[in-house]
Amino acid sequence: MSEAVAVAHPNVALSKYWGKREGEGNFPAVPSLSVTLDGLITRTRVRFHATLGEDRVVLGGEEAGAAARARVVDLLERVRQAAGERRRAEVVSRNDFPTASGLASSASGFAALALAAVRAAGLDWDAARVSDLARRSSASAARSVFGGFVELAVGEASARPVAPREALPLVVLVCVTAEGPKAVGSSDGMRLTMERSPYARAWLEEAPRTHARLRDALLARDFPRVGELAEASALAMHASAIAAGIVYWNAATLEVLAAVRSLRAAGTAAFASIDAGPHVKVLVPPADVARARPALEALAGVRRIIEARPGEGARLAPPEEP
Ligand code: 2P0
Repeated sequence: MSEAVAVAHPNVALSKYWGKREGEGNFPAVPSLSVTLDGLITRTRVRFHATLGEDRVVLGGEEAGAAARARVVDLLERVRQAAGERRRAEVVSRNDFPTASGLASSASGFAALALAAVRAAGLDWDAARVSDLARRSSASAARSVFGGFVELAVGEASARPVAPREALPLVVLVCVTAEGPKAVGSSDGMRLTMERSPYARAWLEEAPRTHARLRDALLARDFPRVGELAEASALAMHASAIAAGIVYWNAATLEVLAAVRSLRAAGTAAFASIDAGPHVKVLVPPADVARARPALEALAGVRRIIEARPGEGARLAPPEEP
């Protein structure tokens, strides 16, 4: 038996990936820049075992459904091919955060799986190769392989770190506004946007410009400018999706957006980001958490708040029960 355990964190994109390049390989059509989050953890164990007749996938204590299992098996197949490994694997993965939190569990999940599978198969790949492997399963997972602020450029096989986690002190207040899974998955949502939105072209043209400005603002350690551009990226992504009939927002999403504008009007540097769901991630400098958090918690539609800070990339963990 050969085994490895890896842990990884979710990330939130400050400049958003939405839309794939045509053709094979799961390459994004636009660049993205994210911050890997501390605190929330996915822990994944991979064991290649000669006695297994087929791959076994257990997610959160339950046997994975067909679609989730197929995505995991695809990744295992790539690793087996690269390593000349013929044994089947048992994958056991667990998140310590609610999967309905709106924090992409596919990002931390595939980052941890890629690293654990590569090491269990005895491959001594560097982080860039692990990131490439993770990207093929879920493009946002390529970014969670690295810690701090991370970029996935167009046409690049792997993500790369842009700045360490200390570069820009910030807190992400994840305002959870609903329970349960989202109605339209990210892959379908972005495909439908590209097929049907009258603003798809405008998004594809504008996203690289916002990305470049945000990257410059990050390297200049200009929090208000990073926040302003992150909010603009999220709103532009959703505007393009909404025009295709893909509406991820609920009433509480708008309530939080209004509260963030009120906070700003009152002098708090708070900015909103929204992914493929109704939750709002509010970016604030650490010194403003004490002012922003109570204001957001007081909103009727906010069920709970998860507080996260910039964190580390995927790494190996002791081989114990995940
Ligand atoms: C992002 N999202 O940049 C964007 C913003 C959601 C909204 O990446 O199809 O699970 O597996 O490559 O990475 C979520 O999509 O998509 C995502 P696939 P993924 O974080």
